[in-house]
Amino acid sequence: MTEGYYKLKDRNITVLGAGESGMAAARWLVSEGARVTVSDSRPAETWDRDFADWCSKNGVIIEAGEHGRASCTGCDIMVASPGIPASAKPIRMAREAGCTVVNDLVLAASFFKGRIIAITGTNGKTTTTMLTAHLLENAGFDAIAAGNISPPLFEVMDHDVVVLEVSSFQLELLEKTWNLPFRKPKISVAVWLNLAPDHLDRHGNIDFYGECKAHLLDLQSEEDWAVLNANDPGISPWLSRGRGRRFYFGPQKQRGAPGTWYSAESNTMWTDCTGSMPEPESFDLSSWRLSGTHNLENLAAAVSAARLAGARRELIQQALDTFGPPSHRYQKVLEHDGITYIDDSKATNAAATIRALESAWAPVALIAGGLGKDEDYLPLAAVLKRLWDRGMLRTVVLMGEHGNKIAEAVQQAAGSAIPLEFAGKGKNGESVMKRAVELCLKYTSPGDAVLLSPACASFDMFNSYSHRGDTFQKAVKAVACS
Ligand code: UMA
Repeated sequence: MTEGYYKLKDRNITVLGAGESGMAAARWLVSEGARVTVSDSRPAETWDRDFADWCSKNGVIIEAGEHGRASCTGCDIMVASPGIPASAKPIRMAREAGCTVVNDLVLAASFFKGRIIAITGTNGKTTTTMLTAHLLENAGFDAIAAGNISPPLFEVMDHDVVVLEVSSFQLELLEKTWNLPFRKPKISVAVWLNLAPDHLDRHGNIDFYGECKAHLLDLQSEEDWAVLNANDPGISPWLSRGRGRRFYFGPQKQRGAPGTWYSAESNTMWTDCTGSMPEPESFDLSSWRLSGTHNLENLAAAVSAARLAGARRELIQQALDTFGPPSHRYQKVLEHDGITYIDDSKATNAAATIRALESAWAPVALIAGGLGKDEDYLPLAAVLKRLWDRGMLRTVVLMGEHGNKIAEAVQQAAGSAIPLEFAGKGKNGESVMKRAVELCLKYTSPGDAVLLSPACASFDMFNSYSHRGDTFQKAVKAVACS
């Protein structure tokens, strides 16, 4: 039992969603003595069998195939999975009936006894989370990465430090004023990397999307740190939000403020934890293995978070040299006949693809398209036009449900100058991807790069972005080496 906290024993709790986060929440709530119902719109035969068995052995009520009125309105607390929007009927019913409704991550954070470092933003969250956890582990902390990156926080409640990747979905149900009966979570270090249009199909507009992320800063007090990207126009409306101390990162030092800054030319990063250090701490980046300027930003954020959490400079330096690039995030697949193939399948919105293109060191053949998120692709098209004008773009090969929307934007920005190709759409992702790689090779020559950076979700053709990336890597090996 978690002493000194809101008592969960004998509370009626409905867990909405029997996915990864719902299952973890149910298991932890039962260990605290709560009376739990798990409700999922999927039929029972599609549930995780071990979990369903565990439910029946532990007195957990299963509601499969629908969300009944009783389970939504008769509970003390509803714990909603992040994939279920605030506007969904069961959440509305629970709120109207006066039940407390909370996302699983926020509930877990309220009961977590260790220190939380939380990383949010539109792009770069996973890399920064993994890197921060890596830096802290190497510095001797009992630290683990969790949250949106998986596992859910409820599965790692016994660690001293948790580095949480936090999505807007996981903060959506929070309000600016903490009005929940639990202890308010304490976010020792909150990192906000950037904000660009994404998930607009769920949040409606970027202001609400940003507002969801800003909730993280509301969970800080004067002794905590808000680590903010000094150069991202997207987050600027929220720069003074919350009570945490400000710490900035970016390519330049912010005068008089604590921060981390870097120079790609001299392979050096500096950190000044006070804002007035005559000689800031420096880090040698010559062994840093992740390419792209966006990864320097991610590194600066992670070094800031690890340093503020208490990791020693020398141990951070050692750990920097051993961090390997995560899969499908601007990952170099191979170089063959002078052409470099890069898998950036995790770029599921236009801003992420723009960041990948801005890191281009060689002329690029871009593969893009998939399931769009109601985004405006004109900013992406403008970047493509700029690259084309500088001789840094060979072609754009489109695929998937909304590849045509990207094509329309490119034509609007550049007329018919940029060669566009269509590799196809539909469920046969493997052959479409192979065709896309073949089409790129029509336009490339030694010294060029083929970049998969789709600017869209993958679900129209693949099971996930990692499935899409794996398919690309397979196609590259088959086509390039044949
Ligand atoms: N469901 C209902 N009723 C509904 C809608 C859905 O019962 O009205 C059920 C579904 O049938 C399903 C469950 O809810 O069984 C799904 O819950 P979920 O979508 O929240 O998925 P989880 O498996 O719990 O995974 C969640 C995160 N998913 C989402 O945010 C969509 C995972 O992030 C996260 O890794 C996991 O918790 C552990 O914390 C994934 C993700 O795509 C990777 N995140 C988005 C992103 O990164 O862009 C934000």
